[in-house]
Amino acid sequence: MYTPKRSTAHSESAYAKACKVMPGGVSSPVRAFKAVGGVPRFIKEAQGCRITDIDGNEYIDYVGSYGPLIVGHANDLVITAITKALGRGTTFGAPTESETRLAEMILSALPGMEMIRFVNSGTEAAMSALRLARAFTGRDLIVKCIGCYHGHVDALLVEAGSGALTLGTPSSPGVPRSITSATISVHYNSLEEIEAAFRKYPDQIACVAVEPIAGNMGLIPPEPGYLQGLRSLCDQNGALLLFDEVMTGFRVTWGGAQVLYDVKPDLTCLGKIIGGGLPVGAYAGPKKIMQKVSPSGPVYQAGTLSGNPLAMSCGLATLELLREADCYQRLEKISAQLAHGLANAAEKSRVPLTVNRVGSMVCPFFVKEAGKVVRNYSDATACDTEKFARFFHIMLDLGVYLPPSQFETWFVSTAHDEQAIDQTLSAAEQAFSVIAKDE
Ligand code: KE4
Repeated sequence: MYTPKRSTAHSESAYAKACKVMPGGVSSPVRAFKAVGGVPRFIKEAQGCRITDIDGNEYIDYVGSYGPLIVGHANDLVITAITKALGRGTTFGAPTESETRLAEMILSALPGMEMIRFVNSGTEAAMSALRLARAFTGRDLIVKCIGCYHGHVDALLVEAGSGALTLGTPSSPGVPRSITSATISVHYNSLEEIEAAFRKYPDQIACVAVEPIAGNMGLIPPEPGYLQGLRSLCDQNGALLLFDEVMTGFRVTWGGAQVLYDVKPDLTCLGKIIGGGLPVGAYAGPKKIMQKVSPSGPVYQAGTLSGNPLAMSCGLATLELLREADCYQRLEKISAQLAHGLANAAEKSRVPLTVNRVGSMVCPFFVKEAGKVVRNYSDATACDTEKFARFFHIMLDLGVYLPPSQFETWFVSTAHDEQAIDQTLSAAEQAFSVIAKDE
């Protein structure tokens, strides 16, 4: 057994207080540690790749706010940019040149995307893009992949139903079946199921929505040919291909997964990194589609704080830093070091572990048998989540802050240096050996 050494007294009392006034004491469910148990750490401050909780415990951070902080916490240039913008006011409810500058920068990185609309979250981006896809095609049905997450959009909060291809049943109370009955769920990495959906619902499918690299069931890369296959099936059937790049946009390379795999979607959702840590979402597409969006077209969508100057300045500063030479090569190198080190540490203690990685997105899966490939939702959900929880808490106590769920992706930033990786790997070695002894 492992005996925790760190005090969590302040977080415990803060959590008790928070639970009195906020559901689960949090502003977003995953933060409540429900998947791993224990008390969520209340964070006081952060710098670079390290965060400090209100008990004074410092951690190497692999959550990175679930993706936005690819250049680390409180990066000087980002803080300077926000501070400068702050001095000129927070929001005007009017167009600013910073929106145009960020729009131009993002579109220049995404061949095929000609126009963009800023919103305030990834959910809003997905919701708006779905509406646009239905309006543009005049069709109602949506196809999504089981295990892919696109924010808490009613139409996409869908169980797989009795099996893939059935029209969706709601995965949350409060979502009417009338909404989810227009959503078809298929398995990620299965072109056959998409083909069957188009056969079963000819000329009725408005779009296929997919995370080009699935990051919300843990990290599952697309199999060779999968994204290209989606592209041609959508072309053959007059449906739009929607890439939800809220997580992968500017994460896996400059631009995103569509650049990495050279597959052009019809619509792209973005978020996280393009706001650099302030609330930003966006959806982009070719002019012929985006011109349909109000006020240039009839598809209504609006937002009080959309494109606000603080978030624009934060996004611009973050993307500027990512444009620096060899930035992604450095991320690639340090992330590969982490991934290989985790696999070696697990092997040393004979703990079965499959480590998936794309760029600076890493995910160790606690598989039941060594060598098991994790390629879709059923593979991911067959993992030993209890063992993950034990690993999570030992790492936390040893000063490594991981996403509190087997089904989240770890994020490496440009602020993670050799020392941080070495510290992480020695903690992992210790954690795996404790787990192996507990067996
Ligand atoms: P937001 O509405 O949370 O900004 O974005 C929703 C969203 C859309 N699309 C993808 C691919 C996403 O990963 C997300 C949000 N990701 C989760 C992490 N798994 C955010 C963390 C949370 O929900 O607190």
